[in-house]
Order: sequence, then structure tokens, then C-alpha cells
Amino acid sequence: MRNILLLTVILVLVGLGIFAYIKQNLNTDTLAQGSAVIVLKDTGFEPREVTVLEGATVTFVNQTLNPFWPASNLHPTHQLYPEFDPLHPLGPEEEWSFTFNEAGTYNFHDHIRAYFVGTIHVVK
Ligand SMILES: [Cu+2]
Repeated sequence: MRNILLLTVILVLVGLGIFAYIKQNLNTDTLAQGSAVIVLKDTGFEPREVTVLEGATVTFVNQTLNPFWPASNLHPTHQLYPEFDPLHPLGPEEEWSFTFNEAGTYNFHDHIRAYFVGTIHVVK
């Protein structure tokens, strides 16, 4: 009886692990795109992770009521990719686009609410 209970617990945990793994991978766009749009919502950037081709333009759209300021890590200096920085806040209805001409993985954040984060993979 105790073994059945233990087995049930293990099966539930394995099932939850598989579900979490699939869900995470569905949210990650692994196909390289020629351009991408990343939207800042009240819950954070969507999608949080994109893969684009070298030379692709990524447009950041603000769907919150607050200003935002997408920029490369590290906060607050943005030296990971200094050009990936509009250098000023963008209003709630503003957009900002940046063309990624160098392959690499660039973590970014909202400079105003730095807990909103994301990752852009630029591939050749
Ligand atoms: Cu910052």
C-alpha cells in the first residue's frame, strides 16, 4: 500500500516535470525569424525569448500604461550590447526597433522595471 502511494507520488511529479518542460518549450520560439515583435505587457515581455537571423530587426512594442526602455544587459550600464539601447524612455504608445547585425545571445530588460527580462538569440 505504501509502495503504491510512493509510486503515485513519483508518477505525478514526473508528469508535472514533463508538462513544465513542454510548456517552457512552447513559449520559446526556436525558429530563427527575419524579424520579430516583442510586446511589453503588464506581465512582462512576450515572447520572452526569440531567435532571429543576423540582420533582423526586432521591434519593441509597449502595451502597458507606463513608459518603458528596452535595453541590453547588464542593468544599469547596458554594456553587453551598448547600441541596443534607445537611451531614453519610450511612452506607452511608442515603439522602438533595433537591427541586430552581430550574432550572439543578448539578454535584455526594461530599464525602468528591470525585473522584466528577455533574451534575443541572433544566429547566422
Ligand atoms: Cu537598465
